[in-house]
Order: sequence, then C-alpha cells, then structure tokens
Amino acid sequence: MTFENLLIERDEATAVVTINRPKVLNALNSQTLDELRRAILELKQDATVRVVILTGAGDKSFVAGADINELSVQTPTGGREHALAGQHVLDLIENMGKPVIAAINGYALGGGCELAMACTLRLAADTARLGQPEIALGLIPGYAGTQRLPRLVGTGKAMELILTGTPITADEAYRIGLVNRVVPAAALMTEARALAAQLAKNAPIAMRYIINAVNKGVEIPFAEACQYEATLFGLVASTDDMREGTSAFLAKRKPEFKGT
Ligand code: CO8
Repeated sequence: MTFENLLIERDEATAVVTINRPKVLNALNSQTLDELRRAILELKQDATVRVVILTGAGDKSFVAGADINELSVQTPTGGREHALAGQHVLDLIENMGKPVIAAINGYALGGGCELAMACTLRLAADTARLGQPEIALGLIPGYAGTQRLPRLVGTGKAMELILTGTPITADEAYRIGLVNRVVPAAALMTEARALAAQLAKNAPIAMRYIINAVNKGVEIPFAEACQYEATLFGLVASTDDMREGTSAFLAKRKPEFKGT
C-alpha cells in the first residue's frame, strides 16, 4: 500500500494508520479521504490485521476537520457528493468488523471529531480538543456528526456542541462519554498499542459480531436486535475459536484464537 498522505505501520497484529498532513493539522482533503477508504478496505481484507489504530501526525492535531480550502469553493452538488463520500468512508471504518482505536493526539475538530466518532473506541491525549466548529464557517457537520454525536452523548450535549461550535477539553469529552479514556499525551500511543494488543488476542469472529450487533442493534427495535444477537450468538457457536475458548477455560490454560 503506498499513500501520499497516510503512513501505515505494522506492529504484530495491529496496523497503525497515521494521517500525515501536519502542515494543515492533518485536515482531510478529498485525496486523503480516498486514501483512507482504500487503506481501510485493504486492512479489512488482511486477516493478519486484527486491530487498527488511527491517529494524526505530529503532536498538535488528530485531524482539524475537512480541508477548508476545498470547502470554500464547493458547489451545492459537489458539497453533497463530498459529504456522501466522507460518510461512506466513516461507515467503512465503523463497520470494518475489526476494532478501530482513535488515538486522539490533539485537535479533533469538525470532520476530525466525526472521524473519531466512527472509530470503535477513542483514547484521547490530555491535551486534545474535540468539537464540531462548522457553525463558525456557516456550515453544518457533513460526515454524520449530527447523527453520531447525539447517539454517543445524548441530544442535549450534541445540540450544545454543534450549535455553539466551541471545542471541549479531553476531560470534558470523557465526562460526557465522547471518549473512552484520557491519558497523558506522552503515553497516548503506548496506551493505544497496549489496548490494541489486548484486543488482538480476542477471537476475531466474535469481535466482528460484537461490533456488528452493537452498531446494527442501536438502529433497530430492541426485540428485533435481540433476535439478531441470538442469531450471531448461534453463529459463533460454529467457530473453532468458540471451542478453543471454552476448552481452554475448562483446561485452565490461555486460549489461542485463530480467527476460524
Ligand atoms: N483545513 C485547511 N487548513 C487548515 C485546517 C482545515 N480544517 N485547519 C488548520 N489548517 C491550516 C491553517 O490554515 C494553517 O495553515 P497556514 O500555516 O498555511 O496558515 C495551519 O493549518 C496551522 O493552523 P493554525 O495556524 O490555524 O494553527 P493554530 O494553532 O493557530 O489553530 C486550530 C489551530 C484552532 C485547529 C485552527 O487551525 C482551526 O480553527 N482550524 C479549523 C478547524 C475547523 O473549523 N474545522 C472544521 C472544518 S469544517 C469540517 O470539518 C466539515 C466536515 C464535514 C464536511 C462535509 C463535506 C461537505
């Protein structure tokens, strides 16, 4: 995989994807978004990758939003296409079937906050700032921020964040449930890699079904979602990993999951 604006590094079963446009605080232009789309599709297919970490280059910014140079000249139809393309990439991340950890190393604003919200888990450096400042540009969020933010933090907080556009600290983001953990900035990648290594030991098919059950379940009626969960539960019973996990427990040894 060769990319102009992404760095991809492997650490055993973890792939670290770094958005690499530090001169513009890793703003997402169309090319970067498309590179991200291609990278996610390739990492999804690669069975040796069990967990992905997504972060931004440098120590100042995760992603400072969509590239405002492109937004400033967009047309109505182009804007719609751009929003749909971004939503598509974020959907791919959300439904990749492998945990994607956002390591939020600084500003996660606008499209950057939306990107972090599409990830499965979010770790934030204590120096990070998160928000949806589109309103200050006369815009609204366009990468599904109006939808994922209320699902994560509730309608009231989402309205406040999107209508004021004022970014919040990592601690406040943790308090309202926008990030899972806050860690000292210097320890962010170590913590993210440790979490990734922990998850990488899990049964991949079970993780895929958990992500699928949670993501799909919040969109459909509860009773239907429970039926769906039961079907996936039945399906995992057909895996070698289920047999390995249960027999390892009974034999008092550590399981070794193969993803089959
Ligand atoms: N796009 C393009 N360039 C950017 C962006 C951006 N989002 N953010 C920062 N930059 C550039 C700056 O212009 C500057 O460039 P230069 O050095 O050439 O002047 C460089 O990065 C460094 O930035 P600053 O000098 O501004 O750094 P500061 O430390 O002073 O400020 C901030 C940091 C507070 C993060 C500030 O840069 C900022 O406010 N950035 C914009 C944040 C923002 O508004 N993000 C939301 C963008 S809109 C969006 O994301 C919509 C998503 C959905 C789109 C749907 C499709 C239509």
